Amino acid sequence: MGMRRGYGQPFSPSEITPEAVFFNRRAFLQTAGIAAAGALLAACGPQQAATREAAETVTTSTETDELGNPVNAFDEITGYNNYYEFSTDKEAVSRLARDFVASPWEVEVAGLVHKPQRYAIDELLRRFPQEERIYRLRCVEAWSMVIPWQGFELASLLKEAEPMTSARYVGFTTLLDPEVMPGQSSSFYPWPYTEGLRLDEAMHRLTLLGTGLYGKPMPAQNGAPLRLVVPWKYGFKSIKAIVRIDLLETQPATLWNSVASNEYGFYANVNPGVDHPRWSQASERRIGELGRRETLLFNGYTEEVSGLYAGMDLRENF
Ligand SMILES: Nc1nc2c(c(=O)[nH]1)N[C@H]1C(S)=C(S)[C@@H](COP(=O)(O)O)O[C@H]1N2
Ligand SMILES: [Mo]
Repeated sequence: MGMRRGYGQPFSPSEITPEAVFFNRRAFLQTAGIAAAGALLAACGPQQAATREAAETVTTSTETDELGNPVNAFDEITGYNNYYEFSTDKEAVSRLARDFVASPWEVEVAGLVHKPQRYAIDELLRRFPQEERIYRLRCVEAWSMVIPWQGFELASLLKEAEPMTSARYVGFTTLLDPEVMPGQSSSFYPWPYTEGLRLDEAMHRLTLLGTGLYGKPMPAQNGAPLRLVVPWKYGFKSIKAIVRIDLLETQPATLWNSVASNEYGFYANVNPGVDHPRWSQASERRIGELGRRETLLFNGYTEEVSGLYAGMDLRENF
């Protein structure tokens, strides 16, 4: 499968007991107050645990998200990628990223914080307990997948750095290394890739720093060793291969917004009612399915996140 290992994951998938996965998810559902938990909990019972182990080898899973959508196959998630540092051809990314080495790796947390931090990736993985989160990913190009991530809440990392009261935004930066990321030789894009969130969005319990998927260390093409996962926003917000996280007073420049601010807003919340200037966002193509699905407001996470945007005009702040 071209899985790459050896960047210091503190556990191998076989060391995560199914029980641990089950209890983590149950705890998450309780705090998040997600409905339809009964169906999901049933899907996580002992029998499911066995299926899950099997999934490690057959690379599919019968797990679902909280809405009952099946997770995408491992090969779909790792074979169809947007990662312009490697290629604009989604099906070529996995091959071109095969030799990408995500170890050693350091992540800096800096800017408006009382305690700036520098973490080696192994240290990050040790310090913050990893849990599984099954999230929908909706690309601004109107395709989508359901992905079983591992990771930890960005909030726990930010809290450790103690943001100053003046901090209102968080900026993220991808590795800059044109020698290993051939796409960065193209001067069309303002490398390195950057993204940003409002601080309250960054602190939201759904906002994850992803460290793996399908019970395995993060594949290179999905953003090893550390990438953002913000499930209610278009996929381009979920920046890969993060080396810097900065707490900021003002809204940071972000790559896609700099390239075409009329097409890619800073907020980029999934919204079927606000079309991209060149295509409709009302529906989407779920990878692996025939036909189209209706796109859900905030990608189906309205109950959890709509409070972040109370009183805001979502058309103006697209
Ligand atoms: N550094 C970086 N991060 C990135 C991108 C990119 O080109 N470079 N593409 C984004 C887009 S458009 C999407 S849809 C998701 C795709 O994530 P996936 O390949 O893991 O599904 O990654 C996002 N993060
Ligand atoms: Mo995307």
